[in-house]
Amino acid sequence: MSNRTFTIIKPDSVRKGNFGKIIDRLESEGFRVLGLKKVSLSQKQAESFYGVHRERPFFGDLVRYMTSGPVYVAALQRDGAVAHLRKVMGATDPAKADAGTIRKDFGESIEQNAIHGSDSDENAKIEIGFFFAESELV
Ligand code: FUP
Repeated sequence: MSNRTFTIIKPDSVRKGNFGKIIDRLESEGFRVLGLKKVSLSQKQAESFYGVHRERPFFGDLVRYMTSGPVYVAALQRDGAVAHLRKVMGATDPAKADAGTIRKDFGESIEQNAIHGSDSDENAKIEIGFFFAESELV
């Protein structure tokens, strides 16, 4: 099991000024930030990042939303990183997320759901590699 995962602090969180609060939550959950960048995703980057959802009805809206403003992308480290982030992030739909999860506390809707978290070690590696060179992870 890898000890790394990847997150995106999504446009709704950045717009509402919740970046610091979410990083604080992640640090208090034992995550260390290995790499962090503020970026505006291009249409191509968003389409490629969410490529597995290309055929889904929400894909166009999702890409529009993810390119609607800047995001923070981060590589995180902790024991059991992928599973722990999924746990503290909460269900995709904030309305269905458990109390005390990041999506419950900061998400707006199933689309504007505050953060992304990798769903497997394999995807964490791919997603970190999408934005960071190994030499940028410290
Ligand atoms: P998650 O792993 O919890 O982020 O959820 P998914 O991989 O299933 O979905 C990826 C993103 O697609 C979600 F974060 C938000 C978006 N989405 C929608 O906009 N509508 C849906 O019905 C499902 C997902």
